[in-house]
Amino acid sequence: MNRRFYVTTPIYYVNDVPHIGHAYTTIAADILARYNRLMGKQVFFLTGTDEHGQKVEKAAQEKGKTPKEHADLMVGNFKKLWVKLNISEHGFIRTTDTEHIKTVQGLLQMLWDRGEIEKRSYAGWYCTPDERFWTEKDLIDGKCPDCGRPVEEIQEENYFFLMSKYQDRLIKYIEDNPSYVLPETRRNEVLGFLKNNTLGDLCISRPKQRLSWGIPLPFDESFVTYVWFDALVNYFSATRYLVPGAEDARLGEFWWPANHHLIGKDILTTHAVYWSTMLMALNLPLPINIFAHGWWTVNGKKMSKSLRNVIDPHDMVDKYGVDAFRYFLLREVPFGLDGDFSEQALINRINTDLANDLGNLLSRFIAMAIKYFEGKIEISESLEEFKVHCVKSLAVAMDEQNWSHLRFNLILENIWGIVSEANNLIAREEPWKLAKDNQERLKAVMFNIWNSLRVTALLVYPFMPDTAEKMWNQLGFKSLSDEIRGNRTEIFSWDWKPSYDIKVSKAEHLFPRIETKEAKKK
Ligand code: ME8
Repeated sequence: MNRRFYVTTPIYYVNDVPHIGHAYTTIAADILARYNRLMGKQVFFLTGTDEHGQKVEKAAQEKGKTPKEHADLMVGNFKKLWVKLNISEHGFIRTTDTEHIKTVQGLLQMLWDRGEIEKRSYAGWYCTPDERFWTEKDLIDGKCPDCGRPVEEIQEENYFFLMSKYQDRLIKYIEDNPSYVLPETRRNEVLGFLKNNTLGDLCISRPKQRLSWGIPLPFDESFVTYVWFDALVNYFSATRYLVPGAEDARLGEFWWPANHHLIGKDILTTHAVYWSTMLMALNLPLPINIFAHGWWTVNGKKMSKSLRNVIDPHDMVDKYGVDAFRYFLLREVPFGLDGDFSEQALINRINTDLANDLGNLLSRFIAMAIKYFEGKIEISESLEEFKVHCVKSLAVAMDEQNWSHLRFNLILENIWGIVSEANNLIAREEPWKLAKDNQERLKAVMFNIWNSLRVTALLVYPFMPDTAEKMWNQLGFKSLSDEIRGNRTEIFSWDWKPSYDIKVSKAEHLFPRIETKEAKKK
């Protein structure tokens, strides 16, 4: 089994402050990073910022700053948010890093030397906000087919990456590797596009007189590199200088290719088509998977500054806590489908799944353990029927295919399967009655609930790390990470038993209910 795991987020533009969409992708990547660390893998988790190009140059101009000054300021917003969202250890790449620039130029030179890049005169329609050329027939009502904004006709000399010659090879690659692009609907979309269109070559330069904020082409200083060519290379260039132990040059090969590029569906073509063909031309392995998740709207509307409906993740964390926010995003909608964000939906999830199902289970259990046994839990045998149900959910929650296909909400549903089995067990067995006349059964029931909470804490950890630690402490363990390090393989098994006496302890409720006017009415 491969012992290393490399996951990336898109590198975000520094033209604006981060919002819930950026938070979403980064939290998902964090969950994968944490889970794979839990499984004992060496993990490299990469995020960062996309700092070149017209958009950033324009945003800087508006603020009266140089693009680099502007980027330096904006980067702080992303870094601050990752701390607030409890994003675990990661590499942070900036496309203005000297090492990244060197790698981009090295790869461009290689492609140029191999005849994979050509200089041509070109006339086309240019969408400035999207920084993309379109042909006449691409336009819809004379406007950009992607964003609907006006385009301008431009004629100039430029450099082209000969992407078109890789069309057939890319189709075959995607057909031969069913999980290369996921989810399946996105894979079909890419295949449909590739089969029904003739792929053009990709303009990878911009004349300096039009745009100066970019990486100069190594073979023609009067041009800078197209921002997407520069940006996509980040995933590879980081393996040269940001990976753990990067001084060792061989580690670049160790870390490449990435296991997952997580992206939003808005940037699927650039990844599935441009990046894949760039790698083919460079004779580099393709990533194992590109996963395009869905789009968040807010109360049914696209987020936009003019509608003043942009959700600031800082506000959500301040109001509802980081774990509830992380849980909601991954539980509410299957990763890959679009979702609608509303505070009411978040409150509903907190009150039902978190406060009612999980929080109450833990606090009732602890209260009973203290009342009946002064907090001591005696190691007992598994109750067979209970075990069968829980083990089924545990297997789904840890299934490799579910993790490699990023089925976060299915995984969470199954973790909650264990939680509800435990709640049902309490309802069925009525420990308060057993306390009067069947101490042996009571001990067994209490141990089994304890065990289900132990497993739940482990499984919940990648999604809600603070909650997992709190549960773990209340259940009588010292440190989740120490415990896992010592027992990695066995500790996830239902039948694992601690080698020391267990004493649970009372603490604050994990998730207090959120009382709203509507909730009160109900
Ligand atoms: O595209 N719902 O950067 P970007 C879900 N720099 N996810 C969303 C979202 C929404 N409403 N809005 C944004 C770029 N995202 C390039 C990427 S990569 C080599 C270069 C997330 O700042 C989602 O991950 O516009 C999307 O792909 C990304 O933010 C776009 O961020």
